[in-house]
Amino acid sequence: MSKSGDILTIDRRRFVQGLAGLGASAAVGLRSAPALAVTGPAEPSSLRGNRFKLSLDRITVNKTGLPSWANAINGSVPGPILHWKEGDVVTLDVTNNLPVTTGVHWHGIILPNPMDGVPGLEFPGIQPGETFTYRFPVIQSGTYWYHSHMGYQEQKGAYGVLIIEPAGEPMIRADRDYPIVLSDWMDGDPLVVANNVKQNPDYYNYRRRTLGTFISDAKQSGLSATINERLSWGEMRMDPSGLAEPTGALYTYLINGAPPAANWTALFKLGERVRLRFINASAITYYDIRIPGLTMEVVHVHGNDVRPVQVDELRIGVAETYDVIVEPKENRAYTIFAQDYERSGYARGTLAPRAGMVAAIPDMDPRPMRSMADMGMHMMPKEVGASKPDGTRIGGIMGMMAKTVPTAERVGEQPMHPNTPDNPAISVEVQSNAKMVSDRLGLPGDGLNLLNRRVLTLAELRSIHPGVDPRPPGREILLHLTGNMNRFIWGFDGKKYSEVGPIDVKLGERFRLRFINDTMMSHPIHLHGMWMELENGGGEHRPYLHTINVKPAEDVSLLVTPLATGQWPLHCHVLYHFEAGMFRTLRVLPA
Ligand SMILES: [Cu+2]
Repeated sequence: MSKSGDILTIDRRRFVQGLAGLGASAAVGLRSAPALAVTGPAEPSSLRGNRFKLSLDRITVNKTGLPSWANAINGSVPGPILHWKEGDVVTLDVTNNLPVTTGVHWHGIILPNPMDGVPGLEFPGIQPGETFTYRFPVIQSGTYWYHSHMGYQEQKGAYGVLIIEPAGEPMIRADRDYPIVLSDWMDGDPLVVANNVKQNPDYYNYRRRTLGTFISDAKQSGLSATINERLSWGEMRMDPSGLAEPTGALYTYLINGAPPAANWTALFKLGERVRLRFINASAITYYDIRIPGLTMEVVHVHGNDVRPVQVDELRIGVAETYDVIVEPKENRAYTIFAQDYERSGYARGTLAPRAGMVAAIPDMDPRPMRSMADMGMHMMPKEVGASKPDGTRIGGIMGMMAKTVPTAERVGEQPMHPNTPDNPAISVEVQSNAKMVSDRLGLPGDGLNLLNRRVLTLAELRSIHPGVDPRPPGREILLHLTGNMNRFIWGFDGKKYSEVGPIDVKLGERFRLRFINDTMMSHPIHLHGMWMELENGGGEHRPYLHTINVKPAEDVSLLVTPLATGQWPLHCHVLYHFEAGMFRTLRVLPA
């Protein structure tokens, strides 16, 4: 934290740790609760069966040491943990006691379009005082989540965990099973935040590079290199430290609704296999998760079983889920540490044989900076020290060429990315075109490249079962992810949602979705109502995803078969990007 001393005030401490202002007695009180997993007050309940009653209410919560309003589901933030069973027909009566329209979306669930919960498409939304009944068959199993799909309601607490038991024998065996939902809580009003970043995208970027960092960079890289580098950023009118908008300066990062000071704890007995279901329910925050002293075995991604991959760390994008198995070998506490992408704060919990135990909290890693390579400006990606599937590393010295994994089954792939007609030209809404895009699936991502840890990459994921649709794609739908950081405009192909109609596809059609990220930020692109199969070199064992994290200057492709008719959202799951226009619909027409 020493690097961010400028914002390390008492207030800042309160926000980062949460509840710290309440003093030690409150923390002790929290730990002495008799539950297995100890959390703060209003712990989410666990609901089972096939008929559920949910209500959204405006309540007061205390996540930071100060009271604030929240959109709770059944009285808690997060809402209740819903347990469904594959093969059941579920009925959910959702009552809206908020003063505004709402719609609850079942993230990653395959269902009929009117049940998808996005107001304004084939669902009218739930008006204040109304109850809407969702009813649909459950045809999948695994780890999912649900959230409001209206305005900024999710940012203020309207989300919860969804776990679906498989109809047959579960593939994954574990003695303990804990959902771990990560979120970014703010006491304030997200609408104000949205306005602030619209007026000034650097509003929350308190750690812009200063004269001091210029001098230290010049010492390291030489004066002319530093000046040149600054000039090119100046030309692009961007700040390489502006990775995201609001950060830990504004947010308190929660694990299962509990701030770091509350120390949410999961219990284990020595020798047990513990399944941790990580769910990123944040509005904008990516986390790098690790449990110092433990290897995590990734076994289940986005609701689907994958061939186990052993890692020390994994990055979880907004809206993603990753299940891992850990087997503690010592009778001691372990810290579950999830630092944000920007290294501005962390969520923290504990895995321990008894409640009340704590382990050391690691220092945060150095803050990643975007390089010109992230903007597709260099012939070589800056990533070095990337993990290879066999656990060895690629290079490790800045400036060494990193290998990219061979591109998958893509036909006619062009590694060079000239300014073709389908590449939106620079305009008010398009700030840059990545000149050189590449397959970056084998790279762990900014800030994780130079660390001596085994980090999961998307290139390593293999679905347990071969894909259900063996047909090759009949066509490719290419979308550029575009934006203008200075004006806070985000979209696809330089167009906001309001400026363009749906993309038409047919029921049962097999097509390829290809994304080229022309922006300097990662975007977690989520498609509703159908799976995206990532072309990552795994042949027919492509992982099935509901959200794809597209890194800067990345060219990524996925295969899709629409499963139901209707207008299905395709959008960036960073709430502030989605609301600013990074949203399209795929209109699935009858075959
Ligand atoms: Cu985005």
